[in-house]
This record gives sequence, C-alpha cells and structure tokens, in this order.
Amino acid sequence: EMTERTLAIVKPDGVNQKKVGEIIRRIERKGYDIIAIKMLQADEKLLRQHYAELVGRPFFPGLLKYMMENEVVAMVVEGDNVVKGWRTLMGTTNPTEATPGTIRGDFGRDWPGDEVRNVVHGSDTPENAEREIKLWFPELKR
Ligand code: YYY
Ligand code: MG
Repeated sequence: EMTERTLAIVKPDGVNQKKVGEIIRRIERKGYDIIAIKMLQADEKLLRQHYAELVGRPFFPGLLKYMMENEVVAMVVEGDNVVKGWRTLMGTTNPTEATPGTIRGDFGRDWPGDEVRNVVHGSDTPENAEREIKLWFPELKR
C-alpha cells in the first residue's frame, strides 16, 4: 500500500447544503486521516493557480463565480491510495452521471445552462495533490 496525501475541498454548495459533517463522516469512515483542515473564502488568485489548466476553458468564469459564492472547507487527507480513493468517494465530475452513494451522486446538481455544482474537489494525481496542498496550506510544514 502507498500512504499518500490529497487535497479535499467542500465547495460552496456543500457548505450551503450543510453537508460538511456528512462529508467528513465519509472520509473518516473510509479510515482516512484528516491532517489539516480550515474554512476560508477562496479568492480569484488562488483559484487561477489551483485550476491553472482550466483557465482558458469556456466554463472557467462560471467555475470561478461558483467557487467564490461562499466559503469552502479545505482539508489535507492522508491514507493508503487516498488520491484515487477520495475520487471514488466523490464520484464523477458530472453529478447527473455520478453513482448514487457517491458524494456527487447524492448531493450534486447540474441544472441545464447552469454551472456544474458538484460539492467537492479532489486532486487527480499524487503530484497534483502535493502542488495543491502547498497552494492551499502554505503554513503546513510536514
Ligand atoms: O477533477 P474534477 O473536479 O472532477 O473535474 P475537472 O475536469 O478537474 O474540472 C474541475 C471543475 O471544473 C469541475 O469539478 C467542475 C468544473 N467543470 C465544469 O463546470 N464543466 C466542465 N465541462 C468541466 C469541469
Ligand atoms: Mg480535477
């Protein structure tokens, strides 16, 4: 097994729907360790770095607006194969396709013509996880 870390974020719609506790419960039930956690208002500078590869995409302005419409809860989560495992708990990007029982399948929304509201973020590779953790938790020294 590979112990690794990932960046998990409860997005503004997760906070608005009061799903923070439910999401943390699922992380802990899976046996992962939350090694850092904070609530913060993301700003445009942070989000442009976080989503650097998506900045030119047509949906990016909507994504920015969505990610800034409330505070978010950011977490560093540690465990065996947690990068892939957290994405399994999240479900697929598009909530209408996400499997029931996943966070996005249970709590996500995708109204036609509106932006994807998919409740949570998770890093897609261990390398991106380390990059994102540095960005969101510069104060974390381990
Ligand atoms: O990693 P994940 O969040 O599942 O998807 P990404 O492809 O990295 O896109 C990040 C974020 O952008 C996604 O969670 C919603 C939004 N988005 C979108 O609104 N429309 C798309 N066609 C693709 C992504
Ligand atoms: Mg992604």
